[in-house]
This record gives sequence, C-alpha cells and structure tokens, in this order.
Amino acid sequence: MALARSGHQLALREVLLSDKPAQMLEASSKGTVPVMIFPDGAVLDESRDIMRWALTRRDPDHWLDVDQDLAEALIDINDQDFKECLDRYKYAEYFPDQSEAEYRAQGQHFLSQLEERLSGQAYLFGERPSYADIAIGPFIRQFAHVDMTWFEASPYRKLIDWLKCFENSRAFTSVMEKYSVWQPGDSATLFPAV
Ligand SMILES: N[C@@H](CCC(=O)N[C@@H](CS)C(=O)NCC(=O)O)C(=O)O
Repeated sequence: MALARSGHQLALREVLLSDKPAQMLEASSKGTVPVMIFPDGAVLDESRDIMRWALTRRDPDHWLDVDQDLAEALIDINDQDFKECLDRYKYAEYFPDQSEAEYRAQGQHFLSQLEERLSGQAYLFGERPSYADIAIGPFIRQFAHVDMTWFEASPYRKLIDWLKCFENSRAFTSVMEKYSVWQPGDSATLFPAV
C-alpha cells in the first residue's frame, strides 16, 4: 500500500512460501516476504523499512505525520506479541498446547488496546489514517477472518468499523489483485500496473 500510494513502481515477483526461489534467498537469507531489491543490489527485507523508504520519498496522504515513536511502539507490539498470538489462533491445530479460544483470548489484549485508541478518534493516531493503521490493518483483518461471526459479535465495536473502513479503502482494494507465481525468465510484472 505504501509503495502504491507513494507512486513507486516496481517489478513484482510473486513467490510461493512453500517453494522459495533461490534468487529470493540469495537476496535475503531470512526467507520472509516482502524482499525489495534495488538496482544497485541493496536490499530491504522488513515491510516496515519498505514502507518508510517509500513514504519518506513521497507521502501524499501524510501517513508519516504522526508521533513516530508512539507509532513504532504500537507496530512493535503488533509485529511481535500480537503476530505470535495470531499465528497460533490461525493455525491452532499445529499448536496443540492450548485451544483456539485461548490463543484468541491472548490476542484480545491487543484488540482492546486498539479499541481504546479508537474510542475518541477514527484512526489509531487521530482523525486521518497513518502508516500505523496501514501496518496493523492487515493483521487485524487476518485475526477477524479466522472467525468473522465471533469478531462481528465481539465488543470491539470501533475496531470493527475501523477494519471495514480499511478493507473498503481504495488504498487497500487497489493492491489486492492476485498475481501468478514468478518463474525465472518471466517478463516483468509491473506493480502497481498503472
Ligand atoms: N517482520 C517481517 C515479517 C515478514 C513475515 O514473517 N512474512 C511472512 C509472510 S506474511 C513470511 O514470509 N513467512 C515465511 C514463511 O512462511 O516461510 C516483515 O514485516 O517484513
């Protein structure tokens, strides 16, 4: 979303995580996506670094205009503790130590924290979206979609509205196109397409 909104266009290589291409692992041995490779060979392999790289160059919606220390602290909780609960909740059958409901309960600490932030404002850091909303939105979306009936009946009324707004935003829908998996020798797939 940050790359698309900042007007950067790149050659996109869709990968299967179950079959990571050697070129990806050569660029970044940690084996996670996204990986951004620059023409000079420099690499960014953390999505937050890619967002910041793009938005510090062009930020038409002022997504970086927030207290960056607070935004970074909230994204840290998302990327670490909440992501861990999310993975266990999503794939509870592979983590039999606890039940799906227990993993969900652990994730709810973060949902409550976000709900509290949203009690007096439309977005996490004010009345306009910031890069924290963009960084955290996809994870709340995944959490909600594990059991949408549960999420929609949950007490997180502001978060439910915030997520709907995120999912319906042009910035989000415009980058949700599906791409076929890249093979060496394929011609470049431009992202965004226009
Ligand atoms: N903190 C990293 C996390 C990246 C990450 O874990 N990505 C997942 C996919 S969303 C992945 O590549 N997992 C590797 C795997 O499943 O093999 C970032 O934001 O770039």
